[in-house]
Amino acid sequence: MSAQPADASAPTDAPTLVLVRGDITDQDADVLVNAANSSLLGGGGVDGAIHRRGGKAILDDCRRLRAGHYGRGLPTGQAVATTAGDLAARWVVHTVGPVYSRTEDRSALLASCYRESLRVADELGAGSVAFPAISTGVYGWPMDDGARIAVETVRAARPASVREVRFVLFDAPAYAAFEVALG
Ligand code: AR6
Repeated sequence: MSAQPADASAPTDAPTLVLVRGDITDQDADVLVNAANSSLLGGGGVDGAIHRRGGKAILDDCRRLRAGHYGRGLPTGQAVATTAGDLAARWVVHTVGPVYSRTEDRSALLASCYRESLRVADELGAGSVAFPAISTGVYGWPMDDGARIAVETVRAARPASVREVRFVLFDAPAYAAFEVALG
């Protein structure tokens, strides 16, 4: 008789975390996560780069989402998948980070972006997911804190299919902040 796992329903390990310095649109992960805005219709930063390089098919899918379930836009902290168009990925998962506030603690919403993106990726059966540092650009989140929330949230997740999570950091300070957060 062949060996069986002691408990097939036991929770899996957290995915392996990897840091990469570079442009997320160069990644060949199954899922690239887009730091979008609630319109889903594009913008600057990661969003601009993903739409530019992924081509019109992504925007067409986003328009279909807006015409359907997301008529009012994608709420902050949620995530939704589209095609990856011409990118070397299978899907783009769009999520909307919170705008940083000095007076209000919005960190639960930022954690939700990572958790929900992983959930959607897992539902798709993705094995690898590449994240940018959500909210740390136009939305003003301090990089050290954004990195801490990203790492803590992904470490707490137990997706079934996602075995590798890459954080793709655009510059040296972002990479250094994630190194500190990884410990
Ligand atoms: N690859 C990896 N990281 C990048 C790239 C790239 N190609 N480009 C920028 N970054 P941001 P947000 C880094 O502004 O703060 C858009 O207009 C960047 O240095 O892309 O969530 C949307 O439409 C920063 O550390 O996203 C929204 O309106 C991080 O990615 C709004 O910006 C996130 O920066 C979302 O703002």
